[in-house]
Amino acid sequence: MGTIRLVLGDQLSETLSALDDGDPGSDVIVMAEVQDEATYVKHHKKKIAFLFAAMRHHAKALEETGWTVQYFKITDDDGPASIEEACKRVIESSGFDRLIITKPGEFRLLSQMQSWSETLNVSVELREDTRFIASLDDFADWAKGRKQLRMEYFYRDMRKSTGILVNSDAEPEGGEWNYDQANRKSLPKSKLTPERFLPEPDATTRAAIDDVEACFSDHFGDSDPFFFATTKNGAEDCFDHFINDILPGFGDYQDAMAKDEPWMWHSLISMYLNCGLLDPLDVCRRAERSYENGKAPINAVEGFIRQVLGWREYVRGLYWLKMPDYKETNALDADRPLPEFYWTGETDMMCMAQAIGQTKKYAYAHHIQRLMVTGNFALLAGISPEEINDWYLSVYADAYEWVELPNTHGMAIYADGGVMASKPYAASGSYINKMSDYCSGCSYDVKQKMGEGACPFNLLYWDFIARNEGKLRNNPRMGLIYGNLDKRDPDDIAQIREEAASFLNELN
Ligand code: FAD
Ligand code: DLZ
Ligand code: SF4
Repeated sequence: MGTIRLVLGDQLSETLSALDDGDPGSDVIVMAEVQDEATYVKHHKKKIAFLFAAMRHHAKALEETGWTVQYFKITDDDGPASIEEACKRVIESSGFDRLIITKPGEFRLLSQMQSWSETLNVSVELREDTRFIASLDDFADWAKGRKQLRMEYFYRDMRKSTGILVNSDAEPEGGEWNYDQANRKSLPKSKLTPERFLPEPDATTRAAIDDVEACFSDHFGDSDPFFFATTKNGAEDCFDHFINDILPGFGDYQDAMAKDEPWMWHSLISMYLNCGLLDPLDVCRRAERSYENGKAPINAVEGFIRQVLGWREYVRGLYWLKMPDYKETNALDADRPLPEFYWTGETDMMCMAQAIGQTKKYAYAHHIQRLMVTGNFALLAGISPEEINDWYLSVYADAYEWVELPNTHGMAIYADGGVMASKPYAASGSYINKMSDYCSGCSYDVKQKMGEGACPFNLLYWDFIARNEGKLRNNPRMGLIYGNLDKRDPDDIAQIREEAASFLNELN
């Protein structure tokens, strides 16, 4: 008797543990576009269209290699509402009694699947997802006995274990493990950003976009312009373009932001890596080759590899090590509802309008926009972790909880109380002014610390520091900041806090 093998929307890799040892002649693969996955948070329209198009292409590629794929489209009459229901239907139609699954990327779905052998009355085998560079056991071994789980030390171990950017004396290429200090230039006015190669949708992708417009018209975001590749070859072309034309400049301006410049020198590959169209070890090796061939400098190549080999693997390990309790933490007792402008982009704050406007149009914003603009605002304003986590999970084409949650809950809003970051990434308007040209076109004045027209980030920053004094003053990395607070005139701080309160009240 054959076996049923499930392939989820973010499991579109050429090799997947659920398909190992499969027999294309007798087994059936299930793939399903379903309401439950598209709406457990109301995902951006472009994200759903991207996944549905990539799933349709992948199903066709699997069929071309001889597999039988039972594919459910979102527009099918009486289609299944959930992945479980799709599996149930294939179990009933095939009569097979064995279901093999690669573990999903979200705790929510894994806990549902753990009861499927009972609810579906078949044998269910959940296999590890082997599409990462470190296994979850590797991460747990690394974390064991450590007081602090800092990414930098994990990353160095990953460099050593893979040999990436490590020379024959086991020393880091270029002499340093980390070139972060050389990744922080702001963009000079005279510097032009590179032209981007952005693919056009083919007929399959266009049909998926139309289906999503028809079924999820009330979801956030614009379907057009659609510029994601939806096949493995297409994603490879995009990555080739990055390696050849963009990577050499990646290092210098990694933390920079500029008006109407959504891409800068970023790679735009997270959506492909996270659904399986690109392989993380392969992209690191190809970046390393650019350094070896003298085509890209060390600060660019190390900076890129640190993101994929370091941060991406680290957040995944942390998520599975700490869930489910991780999500429930709220170290700073933040409880403010998410302001409406996160959905509309309509705000006088130029930096927020830019980051949210791009998110709405592209289902993409680069890291510093996510961390230091929308994330920083949420941290300073004390937005409820649940609401801001759900926002990040729904609005980006690359968002799955294993990667979104540690970045938002841990890195951006410090709700985990320091598991991930040694101190909150709180910043006033001067950081945004230093790293971008946003402030020059803003109705607020970034130089003004209080009073009419003062930049809200300036008000909220000191309000945040004063409000959380009981929780943060003893953090050794916050000593300088609390020293500065102590030097400020208490009347000024009281006025700033009053102005911050009235700004926040108006948001609601
Ligand atoms: P580049 O800047 O070119 O970086 C190269 C690659 O490195 C990325 O494609 C990505 O795979 C990896 N990477 C970089 N930074 C991180 C990081 N901090 N964590 C994990 N991987 C990283 N990334 C997601 O993939 N999905 C998310 O849902 C997500 N949510 C985020 C939420 C917040 C609040 C923050 C601060 C960051 C989030 N990130 C997320 C990380 C990062 O912002 C994106 O990976 C990056 O912006 C994707 O764009 P890019 O491919 O152009 O990346
Ligand atoms: C994100 C997503 C969406 C929008 N739709 C589907 C879908 O219809 N079918 C599917 O198999 N997967 C989808 N996904 C991806 C899943 O939500 C993802 O596999 C889990 O969240 C685990 O990472
Ligand atoms: Fe943002 Fe303040 Fe600058 Fe305006 S002045 S863009 S609100 S940092």
